[in-house]
Amino acid sequence: KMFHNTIVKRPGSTFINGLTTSDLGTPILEKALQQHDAYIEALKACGTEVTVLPSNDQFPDSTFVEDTAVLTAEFAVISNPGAEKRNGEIHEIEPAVKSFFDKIYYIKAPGTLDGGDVLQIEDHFYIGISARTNQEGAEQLKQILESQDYNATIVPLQKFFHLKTGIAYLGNQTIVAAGEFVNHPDFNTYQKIVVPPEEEYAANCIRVNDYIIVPSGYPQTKQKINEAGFQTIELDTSEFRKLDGGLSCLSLRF
Ligand code: CIR
Repeated sequence: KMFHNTIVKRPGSTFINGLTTSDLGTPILEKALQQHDAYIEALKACGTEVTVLPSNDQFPDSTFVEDTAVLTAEFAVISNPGAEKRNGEIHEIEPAVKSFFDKIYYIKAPGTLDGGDVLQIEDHFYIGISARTNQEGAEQLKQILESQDYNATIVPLQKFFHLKTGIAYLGNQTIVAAGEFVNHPDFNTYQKIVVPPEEEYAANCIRVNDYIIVPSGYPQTKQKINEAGFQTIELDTSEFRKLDGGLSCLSLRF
């Protein structure tokens, strides 16, 4: 499956006040902007047309666009982000998504859903129940997907923040898995690249056409991905990591 388009949103001056559970310190805005520039360049190098939305200082976490929508080749779902401070982000993603899609669905309260909890593997979607995505939100998405001839499995998370914090799909039936997903029965049918505990953050990598974009600084995971036959691009995401963010969170790919 090819991605032709990607959507990103610039970090704003309030980015440094974003939500976090990490104790890695306050991000440095200038560095975050440089890392975001490099991210945009990488998405272009992978052959996608990048739509860059302007920053919005009202929403410090709004650069993590992945959480606001779920996009397939045929239709879009506007999410209902589970963090109250982030919920209003959908009002800016909606017009951007509408410029690409005619068919749009919505996750509605009391359902909540973050796009970071949604992983597509070919025609099958996995939907995590997390601190952000509730059962009702997951079930709404499952129904929407099934009405459009996709399959969906709901996966309650034990520890990970979002589903995609701990798992990625690389294509060729191959996943990258960390922590609770290494021996998870729902993912046993896939070829598995196991992320060692000390490199857990590297499980959040993204396939964009012919490349796997990986965070820099996780050599064992990168080597395993390369040995499985995939080409990699390494990007420094240190400032986004300080806000629990990674490579997948920073874009919508479709
Ligand atoms: C948040 O707490 O919502 C942001 N600081 C991080 C969001 C990361 N998004 C993702 O994993 N999809």
